[in-house]
Amino acid sequence: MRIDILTIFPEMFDGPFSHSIIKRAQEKGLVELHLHDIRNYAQNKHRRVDDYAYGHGAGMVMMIQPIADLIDKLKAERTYDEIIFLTPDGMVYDQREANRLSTLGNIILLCGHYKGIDERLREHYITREISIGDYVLSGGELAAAVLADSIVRLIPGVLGDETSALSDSFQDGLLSPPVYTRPADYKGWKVPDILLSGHEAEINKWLMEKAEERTRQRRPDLLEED
Ligand code: 6GU
Repeated sequence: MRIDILTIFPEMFDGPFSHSIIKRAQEKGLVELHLHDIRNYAQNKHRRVDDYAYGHGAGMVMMIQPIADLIDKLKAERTYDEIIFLTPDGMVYDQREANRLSTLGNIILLCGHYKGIDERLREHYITREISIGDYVLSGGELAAAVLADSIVRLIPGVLGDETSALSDSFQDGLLSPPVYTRPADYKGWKVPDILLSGHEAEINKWLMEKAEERTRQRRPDLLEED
């Protein structure tokens, strides 16, 4: 899989992409992450990528030309399955969408800033608009890093234990059950006996009950979904 990220702050991805799972996935050749500085495509003297909004004082808007030229260049090199704009007015991201995106070949993530991007970019280039939740970030970069992380860990071969992504919270529509490790007794706080019993079938039944109980208590909305 290949992910191209279009941003005015490529350095913001140095941290998230140079550690653990995403780093190893790149080293193993399972994913290619490419950062593109939108400013390098500005054709004006001062390398401006934003301008005043027409018609009202909404603040600055990211201009068409640099982003359009950059996307045109990438599209001439390969076909993209999705061109995603990260924006608080997009569809709210969830595990189902992460699963879907992880099956694609090439995607573009466009990070917005200021008051947004010229609407014509959304009409003519963007195939999907995604928000990571109902709060406002200063830009799409952190949201793009969230998407990249959640997608890359689902690519087969990225996680050491192939089953571990399958048992994530949300993957089966439930929150995960509680987990414990040694010691079995910490200052009188004991691990539930059932987990030490060795009865695999009963343990699995207990884990499922706990997952359902936790979901009912904390996220009943997840149980109502189809
Ligand atoms: Cl994708 N962008 C911004 N700027 N804020 C957000 C967001 C995205 N998702 C939630 N808040």
